[in-house]
Amino acid sequence: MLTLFTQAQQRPDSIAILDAQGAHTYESLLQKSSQIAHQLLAGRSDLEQERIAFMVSPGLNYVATIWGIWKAGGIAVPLCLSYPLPSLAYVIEDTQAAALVVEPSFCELLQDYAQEKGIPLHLVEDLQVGPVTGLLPEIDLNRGALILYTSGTTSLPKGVLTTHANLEAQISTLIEAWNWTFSDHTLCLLPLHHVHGLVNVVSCALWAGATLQFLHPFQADTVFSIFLEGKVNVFMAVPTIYFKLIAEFDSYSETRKAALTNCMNSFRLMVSGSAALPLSVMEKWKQVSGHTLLERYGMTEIGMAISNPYKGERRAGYIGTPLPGVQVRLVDELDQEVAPGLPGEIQIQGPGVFAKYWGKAEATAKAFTESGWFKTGDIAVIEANYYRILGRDSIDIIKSGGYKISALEIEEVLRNHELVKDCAIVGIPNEEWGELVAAVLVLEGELNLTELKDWLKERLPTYKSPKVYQILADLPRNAMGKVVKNELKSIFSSTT
Ligand code: MCA
Ligand code: AMP
Repeated sequence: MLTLFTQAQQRPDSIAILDAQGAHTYESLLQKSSQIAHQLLAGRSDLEQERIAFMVSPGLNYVATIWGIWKAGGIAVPLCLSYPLPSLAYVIEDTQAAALVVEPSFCELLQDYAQEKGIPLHLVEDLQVGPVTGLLPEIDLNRGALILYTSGTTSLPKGVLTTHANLEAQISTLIEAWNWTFSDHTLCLLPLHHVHGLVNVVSCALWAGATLQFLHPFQADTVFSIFLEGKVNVFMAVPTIYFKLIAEFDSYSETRKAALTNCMNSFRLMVSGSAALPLSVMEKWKQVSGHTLLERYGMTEIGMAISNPYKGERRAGYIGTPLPGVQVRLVDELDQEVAPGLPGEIQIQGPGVFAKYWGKAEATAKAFTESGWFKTGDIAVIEANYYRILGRDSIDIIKSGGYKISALEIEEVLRNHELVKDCAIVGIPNEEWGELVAAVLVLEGELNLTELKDWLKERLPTYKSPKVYQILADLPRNAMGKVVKNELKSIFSSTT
C-alpha cells in the first residue's frame, strides 16, 4: 500500500481536512477514497494506469478523488479550475483520459464535450457510494501516478509524468527538511494542479498526519481571519500572495495588526517559492509576521530541489542548499561543471525527478543530458555555499503570480485573431506579480481592447491573458528576422 495511505491509517480519528463543508477525519478520507476507487473500477481489478482527469475544487472531495484514482491503479490528471474549454480539452486529449470526474459546478462546462468525445463523466458525489469491501490493486511504486501540465519553450504545455516513487521522494525530503509532524495545521490556498499546492502543502500535510485546512478561492482578509482562530502553524505561498497579504495587513487598524503579528509569531514555519521572492516583500513580511520566510526552489519536473534551512541562516535573495537526496550541479553551455563562483545552468538528479513528458519522447530526451541530469533552464551561482538564481536561459518563459507561462503559447493564440498581423509576448518585471505578461501587437486595423479581452477569455485562463502595452507598426527584428524580445522587454520595463 502507498505510504500516504498507511500513514493515514495510523491516525483514523484525527482531523485530516477542514473545508467549507466541515471537518473530516483520516478514516472518512480513507473510506471515501476507497469508495471512489471501487466505483471507478466498476468491477475491474486494476485501472492499469488509465488516465483519469478531474475537475474538483480544493477540499475533501479533491483529495478523496486523487487518492481514489491512485487506489484504483489510475494516473491522476488534476485540471486547472480556471481553464476555458479549449485548454481543458487539450489536457484531456493529450492524456487520452479514460474518464472525467467533476463536481456539479463544472458539469455544464464539460458535459457536452465529454458526450461528443465519448468520455464517461462522473459526478464526484455519485462515486462516493457503495461498500468498500473487495480487493484494490497492489500499486508498484514505479507505476505512473500523476500528470501535471507545465509550460516551457514549446508553445503548448507538456504533461509531466511522475511515478509513485517520485512523489514519495518529493514528499519525504520535505517532511525531513522542514520538520513536518502530525501536530501541524496548515492552510492551503494554492491551486491544486501544480506541485506547490499538491505536493508541498496537501501531500506533505497528509503524509505527516497533520490537519489540512482549505480556503478557496484565495481571499486575503479570510486568510487573516483564519490565522486569528489560532490553529494554523505552517503556511506556504507564492511571493504574489505574500504581496497581497501585506497590502491587506496595511489596511487594518493598529489593534488588528498587533493581534495578527502576535498570532503569526507563534507559527512554526512560513515558506515562499515558485518565483523569486523580492527583498522588499521578505523584509515587509518579517515586520508583519516576525518570520524570515524560508525560500526554496523547485520545478514541476523535480519537486523541490534547493532550500534555505529550517534551522540556520535563511539568506535573502538565495534559495539555499540542495535538499536531502537531491543532487545538484551547475554547468556551462558545453555541459561542463562551472568553476566555483561562476554562473551555470542548474541540473538535477535524484529519486524525485519525473519519469517523462507524456507522449513526448523527443522533448523528454532533450530535457536530460547524456549522463542523466535533468536540465532546468534556470541559471544560478553559488556564493558562500548558497545558491542564488540569476534568471532563466529562455526569454519565452514567464513567471507571473507563481505560474509558469509560455510566451509562445499566448502568441500562437493571438495570431489567430483576425486583426493581429504579428505579436510578441514579453514578461515585464513587477513587484506584485513577479512579471506581468505584456503583449506587443502589430494590427491589420482598429482593435477594441475590451473585445480583445473577452476574445482571450474564451481561449486562455486569466493568468495567461496579457495586458496589451503597445501596438506597433512593426516589431524590432534581428538580421535573421527574429523578434528581438530583449529589446522590447527593456523598453517596456523602463516605461511601465
Ligand atoms: C490575475 N490577474 C493578474 C494575473 N492573474 N494580473 C496580472 N498578472 C497576473 N498573473 C488579475 C486578473 O486579471 C483580475 O483583474 C485580478 O487579478 C484577480 O484575478 P484572479 O484570477 O481572481 O486572481 P487571484 O485569485 O487574486 O490570483 C492571484 C493568485 C494566483 C492567488 C496569486 O495567481 C495563484 O494562486 N497563484 C499561485 C500559482 C501557483 O501555485 N504556482 C505554483 C506553480 P481584474 O480584477 O482587473 O479583472 S510552480 C510550482 O509548483 C513549482 C514546482 C514551485 O517551485 O513551486
Ligand atoms: P513550474 O514549471 O511551474 O514548476 O515552475 C518552476 C520554475 O519556477 C523554476 O524553473 C524557476 O524558474 C521558478 N522558481 C521556483 N522557485 C523559485 C525561486 N525560489 N526563485 C526563483 N525562481 C523560482
